[in-house]
Amino acid sequence: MRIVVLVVAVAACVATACSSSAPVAAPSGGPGGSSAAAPVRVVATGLEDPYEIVWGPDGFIWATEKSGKRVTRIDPKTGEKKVALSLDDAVHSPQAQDGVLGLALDPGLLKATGNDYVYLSYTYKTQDGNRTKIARYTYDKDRQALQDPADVLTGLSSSIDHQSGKLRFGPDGKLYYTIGDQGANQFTLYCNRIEAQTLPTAAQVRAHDWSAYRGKVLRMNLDGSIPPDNPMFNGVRSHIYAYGFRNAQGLAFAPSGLLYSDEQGPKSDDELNLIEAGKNYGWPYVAGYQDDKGYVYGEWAAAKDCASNTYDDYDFPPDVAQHKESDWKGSDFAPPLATFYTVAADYDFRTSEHCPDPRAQFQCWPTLALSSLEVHPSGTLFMTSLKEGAVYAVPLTGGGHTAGKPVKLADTTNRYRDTAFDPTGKTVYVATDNSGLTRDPTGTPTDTLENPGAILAFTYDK
Ligand SMILES: [Ca+2]
Ligand SMILES: [Ca+2]
Repeated sequence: MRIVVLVVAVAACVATACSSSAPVAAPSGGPGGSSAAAPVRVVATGLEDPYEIVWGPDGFIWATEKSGKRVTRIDPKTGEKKVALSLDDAVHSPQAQDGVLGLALDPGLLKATGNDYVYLSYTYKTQDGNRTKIARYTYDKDRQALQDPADVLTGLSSSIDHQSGKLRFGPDGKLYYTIGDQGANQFTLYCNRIEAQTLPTAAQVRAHDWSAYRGKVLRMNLDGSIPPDNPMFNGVRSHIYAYGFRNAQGLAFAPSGLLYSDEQGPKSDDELNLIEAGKNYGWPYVAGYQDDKGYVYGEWAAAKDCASNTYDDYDFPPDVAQHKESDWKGSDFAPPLATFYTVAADYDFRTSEHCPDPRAQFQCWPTLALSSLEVHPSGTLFMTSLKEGAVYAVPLTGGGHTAGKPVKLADTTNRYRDTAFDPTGKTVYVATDNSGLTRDPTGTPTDTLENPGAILAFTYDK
């Protein structure tokens, strides 16, 4: 594996562009080009689907590798990679969303507190099929290795799609985790019911049956037990903190203590959400706002003979029940702070000059495929997009209860998966997928990625 390290003097124009609403243009030739004005540089290559990257107290970037089934530390100065852990019992299905996903560093890591802990989530095999677990490892700084695994929470659902899988260490000392709807009711899984509105019974919780956790944000004690101050739903306390999610790949606490998430909508309405205990985020009855715009819930999985239907992105057969958003009477609904993007009720998702190939048409639907959410040290929210290969900086307004206009940064022909920041916030690191579709500078779908499996960096001088 070749490690590319380019020391690039980042021109002041980057900061200028960052402070305007104009996108930062990638140089011709893309990141890694020799232009001194290149706004995006390559820090490291040769990673296998980096999923979460985190700036560590050792000055390294810590990364999970979804398909590589590893935890790797990357020296941001040299690009050198050091494997801290290979997860031999992890499962990754080819081209799928399972594997080694979430990563959260204990705030006490390498601070002589005795809490040299690192928390991970990953897919593993059981007699009943694949499941996801959250596990704690101890970091041995002499060996530069993670060791002594201890299960935190096992037996969570796993799927080839919509795993979500973002893990955070909260300011309250609890672990937070997003678990998606597992890709139910669409594509090859169209006969699986969406369980994002399903809440567990007391008997299920007692039996450690976590099947109702699909499409939720979870909150747990560090040993995996249920915090006594978690919200009750239908009189039952569980790990569920909030519900009604499709695929929340972003989760972040702001210094204010407020918790934010972003998630991927169906054909429209990726969402930025303020996550509050006990609230319902509406999926699958509502995408974005409850406005009957561009989305109707077609309940494929509830059709009498589901498998006799052929799944279609646009048209529902007569026996697939359709639910208008305005017909839903769910309680405790929390609308998003922003959507990316909501379209008119009569919007034609098939119409697109850039996506004539039906197999790539989804690339032109009005979603960004948001893949992460983190709070930059300046207080601005940073989201990454798979479909755009760009970072979106979203200022918080109204005491954190409203969102300002997003600014698009570091646009390249890649699928951006996650960000990390150095402690000053001046250098923003971006992890890229190894394969898949994105859009080239003309907006045309392409699977030719400029920097597959890489860590990129750009300067954000705010
Ligand atoms: Ca990150
Ligand atoms: Ca809507």
